[in-house]
Amino acid sequence: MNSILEGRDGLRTVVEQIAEVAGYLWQKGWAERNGGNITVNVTEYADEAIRQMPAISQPISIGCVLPQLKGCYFYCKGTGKRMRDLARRPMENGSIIRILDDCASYVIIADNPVMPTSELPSHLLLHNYLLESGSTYKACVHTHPIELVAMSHNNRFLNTEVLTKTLWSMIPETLAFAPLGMGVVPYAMPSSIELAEATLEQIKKYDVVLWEKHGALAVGTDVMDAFDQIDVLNKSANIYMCARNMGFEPDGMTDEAVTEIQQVFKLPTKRPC
Ligand code: 2HA
Ligand code: ZN
Repeated sequence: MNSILEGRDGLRTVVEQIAEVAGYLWQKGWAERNGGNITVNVTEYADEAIRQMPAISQPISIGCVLPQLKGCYFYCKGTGKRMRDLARRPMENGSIIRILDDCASYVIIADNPVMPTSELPSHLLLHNYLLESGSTYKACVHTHPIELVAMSHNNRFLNTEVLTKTLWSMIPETLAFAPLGMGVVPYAMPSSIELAEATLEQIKKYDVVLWEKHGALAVGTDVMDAFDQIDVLNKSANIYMCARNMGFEPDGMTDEAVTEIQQVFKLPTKRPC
């Protein structure tokens, strides 16, 4: 069977990067069974031939109207599919969808009729917001990073200021590479519209959010960027945990040291479009 990737180097590169990140998520132990999901806006690669491709599914309702997504195309991890399988065979464990003109439903166009991730409504809500706000961000990653999820089991860290300050102060790189900090979303049923809407509110301010007792979700320029941000924040959570395991509460960098880095590196406090 022909793949949509054939003869399309740009789209192939994006899908290969998704597969690479899926492999990292599995290797890190953040993607047990079918855990986590990835969506990437690939509309820029939708040439005329892609736009003419017939649907290979019935129209499927998104559950809400997302006006910015009219005629957009997304790569989506398949529901129930494993990251470790997606790492080797991305087009068998995910699919490309087209948002229909009603902005409320989609069809699958390639390569196989693999139903998208259960978190699709929350991902699409975020993509809709990113387009509306003029952002260049294309990717959305949800995963189950162990140390960050462990921290979310303590009420103290369900406060964005306390969580961000703790993580930033563990190692300068986290501050430099996750300069907007980390938002917090109180526990909500996985895949629920409640979780999607609470995530959207936090994503207006943060690139990465912690879902209480569940996982993390990040948006980024591409899938590697979204992954990197979760990775640096989880590195800090791991350092925090190691210090606690050694029997002490880590001191953390001083407020002055944090401010100095923010100033010297001119770190953004808001998302650049
Ligand atoms: O896709 O992680 O939150 C599996 C999940 C749902
Ligand atoms: Zn999850």
